[in-house]
Amino acid sequence: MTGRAFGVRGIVEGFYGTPWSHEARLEVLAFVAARGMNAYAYAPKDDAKHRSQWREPYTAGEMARFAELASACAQLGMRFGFGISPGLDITYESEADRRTLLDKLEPLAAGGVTWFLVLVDDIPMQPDLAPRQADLTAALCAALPDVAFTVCPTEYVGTRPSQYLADLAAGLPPCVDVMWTGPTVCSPRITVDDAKDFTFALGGRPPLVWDNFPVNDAMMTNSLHLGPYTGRDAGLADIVGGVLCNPMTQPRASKIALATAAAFLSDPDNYAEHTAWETAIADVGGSRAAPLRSLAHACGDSPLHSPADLELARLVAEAAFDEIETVLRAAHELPDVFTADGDALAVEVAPWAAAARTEADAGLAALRLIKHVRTPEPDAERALHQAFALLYSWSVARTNRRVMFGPRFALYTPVVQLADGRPALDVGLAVREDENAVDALCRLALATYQDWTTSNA
Ligand code: LTM
Repeated sequence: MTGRAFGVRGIVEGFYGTPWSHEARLEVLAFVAARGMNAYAYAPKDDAKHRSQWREPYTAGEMARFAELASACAQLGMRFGFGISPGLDITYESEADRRTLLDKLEPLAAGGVTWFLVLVDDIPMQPDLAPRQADLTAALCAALPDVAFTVCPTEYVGTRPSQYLADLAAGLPPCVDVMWTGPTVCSPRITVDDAKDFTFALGGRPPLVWDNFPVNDAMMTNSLHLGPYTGRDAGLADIVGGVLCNPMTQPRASKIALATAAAFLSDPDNYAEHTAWETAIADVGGSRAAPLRSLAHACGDSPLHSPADLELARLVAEAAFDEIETVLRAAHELPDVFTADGDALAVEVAPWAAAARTEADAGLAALRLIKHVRTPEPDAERALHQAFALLYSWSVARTNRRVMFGPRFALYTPVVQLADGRPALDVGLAVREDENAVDALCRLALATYQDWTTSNA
């Protein structure tokens, strides 16, 4: 670390879907701590005792695992935060509910947890919600004075002031951090001006960024987000309290993006995205770095990355047929390396590796047709067979549910703010259609064939 760095640099395990296993958590934490991250917050939406059944106490075994996690974080030089999401059904003023909440938090504090996160995201908005949430948090701070508190508000996207944010900021003790996901939920860009605007909306309180990358939950489960951390101004280090990245449901595959985020957050002024990405792939892949690189480059699109920037998409746009063939031949081998009965990383990515082969089959069929039709004297019957083979393999590839080489149809949840602070959906960011590079190659092959048949008709 040379110049400035973000104060808090870490992970919020805050996705929908199966929470990471205890072992996976410990493995990922050791990996990111070695690369400069210093914070981990436990907040998996589908741990029922974290959210939908927050009143249920953890068992002795579960408490022992939290203690182990807290102690592992301490040894790694990381803050450990425990998140709780009572907002679906809590009565904020109820003494009974407040007592139940403290019954949940006090044993953790006694066991050494020094950071709690009160997460009231993704609940219905109600009138006067902010003062009630602020009052509850203030009561928790008073009851647990040695513990730090962070709140994820119900309005956590956007850059404009609102009554909700003003009320929340006015009611929360100054020491409580407030989370923010940027201009939208999975923000393609977060600038210094965005952060200044949100800080202003919070009455001058610097936000803690809940960065929804590389998360792939909810409508994004067909995608792996294996691209590098991108689109955040280095100057945010001076404005925000820090950044917590929300990872994918696949812990080992998340390491690629998390390693690049760690590199940025530790030294944003010298972050070289591409180099950090290649280093991360080499570190995570080890002896399988080359195939992991193929996979990562095929799964490098995300809400932060345009599919048009994928390696194969660029090569197809340039009609660089030899390079395309190299990429597709490597993709074809992926299911032999990342098998469903392999190690933890292989199991996580096996469905995408399997999809890579059918995509590669279609792409290679397209290449064969293009190359043959471009020979000085193409054989009509051979070209016809190749065109049929292409149609068949393309139809198989198009049944892939997993996104490889760019989406055919992908949905995101880009909630934004209207001018008056109310929420709305940015339809332009919500849908990505027809951005698959293999489709583009197949269309190019069929068009090339058709041109040739027309000129010979
Ligand atoms: O981002 C926040 C604060 N809440 C949820 C996350 O739990 C979820 O993982 C992401 C991505 O789907 N979106 C959210 O709104």
